[in-house]
Amino acid sequence: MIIDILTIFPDMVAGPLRESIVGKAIDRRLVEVRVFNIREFATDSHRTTDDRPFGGGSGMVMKPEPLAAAIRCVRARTPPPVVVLLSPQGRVFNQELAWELSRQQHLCLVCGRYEGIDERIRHYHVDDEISIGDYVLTGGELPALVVLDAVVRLVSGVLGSSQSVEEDSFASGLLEYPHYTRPEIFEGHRTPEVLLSGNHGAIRRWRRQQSLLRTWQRRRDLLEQIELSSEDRELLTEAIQEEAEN
Ligand code: 9D3
Repeated sequence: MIIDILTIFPDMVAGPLRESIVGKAIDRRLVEVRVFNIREFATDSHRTTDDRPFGGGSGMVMKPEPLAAAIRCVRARTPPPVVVLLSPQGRVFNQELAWELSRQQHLCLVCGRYEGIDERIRHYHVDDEISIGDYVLTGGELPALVVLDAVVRLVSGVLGSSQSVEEDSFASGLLEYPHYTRPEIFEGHRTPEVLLSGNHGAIRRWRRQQSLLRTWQRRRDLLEQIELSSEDRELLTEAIQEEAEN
């Protein structure tokens, strides 16, 4: 998979790409990430990337010419990319959208800055528009990294056999159960006895129950979106009862 990032702040995205799972996926050639500085596609002597809005008002707008030139440049590569603009007006990113993007062979993530980009770029050069949620950031660079991170880990071969996308909490539609590791007693607090029991059936049951309880406590909206088996419903009822007793 190829992922191109178009930005006026290439240093803002370069660092995180070298680290951890994404960095390793790049080293292993499972994904190729290219970062382009939009400013280098500006042709005037000052390499201008913004201009004042027609009609007046505060703030600046990203000029169309450098953006169009940068997008044309990456569109020339085969296979041609799906061009995605990161913008507060896009469809809200989620795991389903991450899966959808992970099936593409070539993505181009365009990071907006200033008040926004010239509407003709959105209209004639962009295929899709994505937001990462309802809060105000200063530009599309961090959202591009968020999207890239979520997509890359879904690319075949990126996760080791000890990690798996099937176990993702959002895959089951539930939140994760609590995790414990050594020491058995930390600051006087014991690890739940069942996890030390070696009874794998009991452990699986406890974890499922904890996932159900947590989702019920913290994200009832997620619980309403899935169909629970009768065993799940019994586990949850029991957990809620025990919770009420304590
Ligand atoms: C203060 C300016 N806002 C007017 C109400 C509009 C605005 C323009 C540009 C708000 C934010 C931005 C910069 N943000 C992004 O480019 C962005 C973003 C975000 O802010 N939140 C969530 N997802 C995204 S994706 C791109």
